[in-house]
Amino acid sequence: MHAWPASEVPALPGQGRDLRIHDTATGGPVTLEPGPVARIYVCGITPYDATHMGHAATYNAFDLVQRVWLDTERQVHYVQNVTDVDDPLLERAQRDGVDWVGLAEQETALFREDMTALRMLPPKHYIGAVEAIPGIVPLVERLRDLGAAYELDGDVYFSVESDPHFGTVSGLDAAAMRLLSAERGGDPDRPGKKNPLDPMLWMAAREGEPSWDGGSLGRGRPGWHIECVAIALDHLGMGFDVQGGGSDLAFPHHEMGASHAQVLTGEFPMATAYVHAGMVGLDGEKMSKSRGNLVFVSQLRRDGVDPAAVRLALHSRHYRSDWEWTDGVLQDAVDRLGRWRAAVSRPDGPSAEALVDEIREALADDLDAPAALAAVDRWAARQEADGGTDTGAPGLVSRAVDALLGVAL
Ligand code: 5CA
Ligand code: ZN
Repeated sequence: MHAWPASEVPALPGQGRDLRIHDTATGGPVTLEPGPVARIYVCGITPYDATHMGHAATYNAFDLVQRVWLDTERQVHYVQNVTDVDDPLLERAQRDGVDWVGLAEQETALFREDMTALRMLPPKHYIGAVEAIPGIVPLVERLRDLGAAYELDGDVYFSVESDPHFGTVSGLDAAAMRLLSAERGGDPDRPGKKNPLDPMLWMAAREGEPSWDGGSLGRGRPGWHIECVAIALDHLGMGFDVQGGGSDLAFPHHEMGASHAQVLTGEFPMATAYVHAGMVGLDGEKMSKSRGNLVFVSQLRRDGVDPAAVRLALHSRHYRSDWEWTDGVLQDAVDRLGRWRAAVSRPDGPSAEALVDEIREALADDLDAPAALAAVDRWAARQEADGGTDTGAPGLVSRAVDALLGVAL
């Protein structure tokens, strides 16, 4: 499917920095040194409701990854999926009495608009689960031929024990895995499974649900983890730089996906870094479509909030922390945007080369956007207090904030 339009990324003088980022698998920082083309896969939405601030915060983190890489003159090969067939989507369509295909199209279209408004750089390949099915079927067949998958009443399961590296993404023990598996789409209590954690690769057609030709697997639809693996392997290959998503995807989604890929290819690891954004909450609970405690990007846009202010609000919290969306977070961002716009609208100001360096350094250090904002705040405060004589400075600040933070001043 098509993605959304890219906003221009201005080139900056001086030298960009390599990204050091926290890797869930090792529990520490890794310095990424991709070749001329950096490769990143970020899990996309399940399109049954509008983009909320939690989604936006997660995509914001991975937009920053791209911007740091682009600043080092690398190309970025960015792939994202859309889970356009899965239980939550079918359940919502059923609940609301609407066609699931139409619901997915409508919410995906809204997501594109939200991402465009927020100036998130688009993926090069934006792939739906449904369009990936022809590539998924042979992978499931191969896993079965390798003895890593088995059948249970027509459904096909992946055997987690077939991957010697299973468990190395999340580092969780079996009890914690079992709890999370039950919460996040798994079926650990289904009788007949070899291991309760084994995830489904292919679900045999169910009465009243959509299904596709699965060759030797029979009619059905794909499991969730194999969807992302098929898309990632097809468009990025093994050993890509970053697998990204929110922290709720570390287990089971990214753990299972890595195992699928590792067994399929015999290579390890699937990705150099597994990067996870913290959860955004509202009123003390994780913001989630199923809980319904949501603030939508599209609603803020309708209310006339400047998307640049929304973007600054997202930057104001470190991507790895769990945080609460409040009116105060947004108001602070609106005020900051006003101060920055006033500061760059003057014909001259304090010189800004050092500021560009500070923003680069902050972002290269595990995407420390709050530190980058503080650096710009200091420049804007000096501009307001004393001004300066550098006629290139306001333009340079505005280009740097655009290129590195995705905010148009
Ligand atoms: N389609 C799958 C991934 S393949 C999925 O998880 N879709 S989603 O719509 O539920 O979430 C999309 C992205 O937003 C995921 O990376 C998820 O981890 C992230 N996300 C969901 N809720 C929050 C939240 N409250 N805070 C931060 N990120 C969130
Ligand atoms: Zn995914």
